[in-house]
Amino acid sequence: MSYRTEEVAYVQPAQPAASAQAAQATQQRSTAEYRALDAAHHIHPFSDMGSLNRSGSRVIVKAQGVYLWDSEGNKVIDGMAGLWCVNVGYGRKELADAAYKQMQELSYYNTFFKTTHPPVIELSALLAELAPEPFNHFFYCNSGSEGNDTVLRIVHQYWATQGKHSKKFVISRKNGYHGSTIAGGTLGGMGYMHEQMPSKVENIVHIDQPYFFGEAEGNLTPEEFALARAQQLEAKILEIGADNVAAFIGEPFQGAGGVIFPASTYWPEIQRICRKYDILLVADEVIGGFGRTGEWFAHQHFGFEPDLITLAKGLTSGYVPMGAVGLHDRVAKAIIENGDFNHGLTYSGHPVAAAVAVANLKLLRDEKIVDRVKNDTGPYFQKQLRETFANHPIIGEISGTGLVAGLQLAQDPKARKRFANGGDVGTICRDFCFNGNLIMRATGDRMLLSPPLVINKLEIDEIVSKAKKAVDATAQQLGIS
Ligand code: PXG
Repeated sequence: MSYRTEEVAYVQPAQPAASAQAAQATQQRSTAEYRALDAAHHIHPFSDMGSLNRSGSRVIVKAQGVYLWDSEGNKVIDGMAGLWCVNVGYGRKELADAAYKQMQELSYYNTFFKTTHPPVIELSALLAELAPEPFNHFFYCNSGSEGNDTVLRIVHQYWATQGKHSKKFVISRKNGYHGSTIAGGTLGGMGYMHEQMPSKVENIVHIDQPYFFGEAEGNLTPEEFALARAQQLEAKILEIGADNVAAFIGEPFQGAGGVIFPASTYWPEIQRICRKYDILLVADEVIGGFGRTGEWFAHQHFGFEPDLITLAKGLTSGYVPMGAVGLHDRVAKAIIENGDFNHGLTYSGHPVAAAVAVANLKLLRDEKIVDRVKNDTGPYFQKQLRETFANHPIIGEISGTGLVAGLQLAQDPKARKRFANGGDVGTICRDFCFNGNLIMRATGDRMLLSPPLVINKLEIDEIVSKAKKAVDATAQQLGIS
């Protein structure tokens, strides 16, 4: 995917004076000064810095609810909740208060040497309440990537405690995303990342993804295709030998890979295979967790029971960094009853992050935000998207549920024919969104939406109509109507 490095032609639409004032209230420097300093001193993640410095970054100075303001006063609707994380929306005072209070009370203490503290205790108890029944234990870190590093450590320790030392291989999927540490990057199946990683983690192998629109051949139904892709796991296990396989990891739906939603046959088959060969099943819930699908966790939407879950993003709604791993009772028991587990981070269970996470999870629960995604805003969002783009000349499929969606750009939607230069088409569409003041992500030729979970119907209408304008403009630029 080249979406991360492209230059964005930055066109400024006219904006009302009120929003310009809102942005400028917090601003110390002019846009030009910010851009010059940013170019001089800041290396951005996943970016071609030469090209970015020449075009200049958009400087975001303020946010409230589902809206962002840039340094020019433009008001932008955030269809991506930051990077899939701002579940309760921007500017919630409850979270700021929780951080402020905790910083004054106990700004930091570690959880290494027989110590603990109230915020991490409260958070663990609350997570055990919110997560499905067998998840009662949680290990903390600072990000999704560290969460997946932790998953590897737990998986290996688990099998060591079972005396099955040969179980070392972990199977994941091409076009999966599991983070950008060495372990996260190796677990992920992004070729463009692997190319820049001569050092990878050993014993990690990949099978194909369940991407029906792009990869199904012949007359397979989505259900048949998903089953066949799940059965690649069995073939891979037999190839490596079940005695050598420790775990399978996957995102319940692939997020960064394009909001790829497998058909309903996929996860039950994956679970059957994992159980049959005694292999741990890991759900990476970094994007799917905390309400995105209308369930608290995405594996509940797909109806399977993982042994480990990776958490981050929506855990704190991105207000402060925090990740975690949830352990199924059977895994937790083995880790708890078998001596030292030699893994931890200075900020494992950081009190400020934990206090913010508690405040965030209480908002999601007590304001019935997750319930609303399931019963109200989620179904509305999906219906509006599907109606608006039905029979659109360049939309091949709409994937998703709740408040996450992927729009497949296609040259011939009915024949499932993709554009030869799909990534370029995605970039064109993404730029039209950007210039229309809608943040929408392009992954190759798929346009992604994952707005804050507090979005209301009027705001959903705004996103859908802006997305429609951008897709129409893309079709027009390509000469397709
Ligand atoms: N697992 C999944 C499923 C993710 O989506 C991570 C792990 C890693 O989390 P951290 O907190 O280490 O970044 C992620 C992160 C994008 C994009 O462009 C997606 C992510 C991160 C950055 C950009 O879609 N997902």
